[in-house]
Amino acid sequence: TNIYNEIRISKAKSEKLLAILIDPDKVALETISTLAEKINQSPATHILVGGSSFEGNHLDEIIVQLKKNTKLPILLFPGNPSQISSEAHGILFLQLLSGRNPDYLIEHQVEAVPILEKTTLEVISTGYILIESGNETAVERVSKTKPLSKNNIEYVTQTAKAGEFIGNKLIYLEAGSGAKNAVPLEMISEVSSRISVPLIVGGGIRSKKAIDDAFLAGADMVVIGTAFENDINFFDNQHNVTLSAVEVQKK
Ligand code: 1GP
Repeated sequence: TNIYNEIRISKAKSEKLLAILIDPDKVALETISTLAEKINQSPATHILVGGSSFEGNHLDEIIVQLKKNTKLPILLFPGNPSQISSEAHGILFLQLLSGRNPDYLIEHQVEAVPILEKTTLEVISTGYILIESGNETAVERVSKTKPLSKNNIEYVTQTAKAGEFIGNKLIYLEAGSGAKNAVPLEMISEVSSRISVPLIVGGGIRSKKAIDDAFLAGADMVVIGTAFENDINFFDNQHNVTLSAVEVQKK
């Protein structure tokens, strides 16, 4: 399968994508089948697995269990090269474009190569842009970089566009997990209108309305982490809300 191609096709058809982020630090192996069942009942189209600080060694097992219980594509969302598992289907190969820490711009990517060469993971180049969110998030702390100002939409857009010119196949606007404020809608709208690659938006999105708003502003994929982590029933009664305003693709 070619996960990126499917994402592009969805974007071309304006079919919105929803990813559930699983932080390996926060899930117990025994709970995965229940979790997967909830994911299967939700409108999710993708699963992301990763976190800024995870260093544990049960990553493979988590993904194996997920694959046993759901058919959704599983993409790694790694905070560092130790978070690579050959069990996943693909990897968001992230470049932290908002920061000026060379480790997150190129060093970790170089270190990841010998690991990736032993896998068949689909590698998807992703420009990752951290936006100021009202609180210090783990990405900021771990990467030792500052987020871009939420008020400087032009600079954020230029950064996204530079990522596209460099060759990033996805752009990810990130407020950070547990962000107080999500990425501003006006920013989503400007960035999405100026780039041609698919746009992922995440961080601090914790209501169905906020998901819809991000889609309507121009996000092609929305990522939900904390909201689902805190409430496994988050997606229940989905029919009550306007995710239907945009077709949510179900694999
Ligand atoms: C974090 O964008 C994701 O990388 C999800 O954030 O946990 O706030 O949903 P939340």
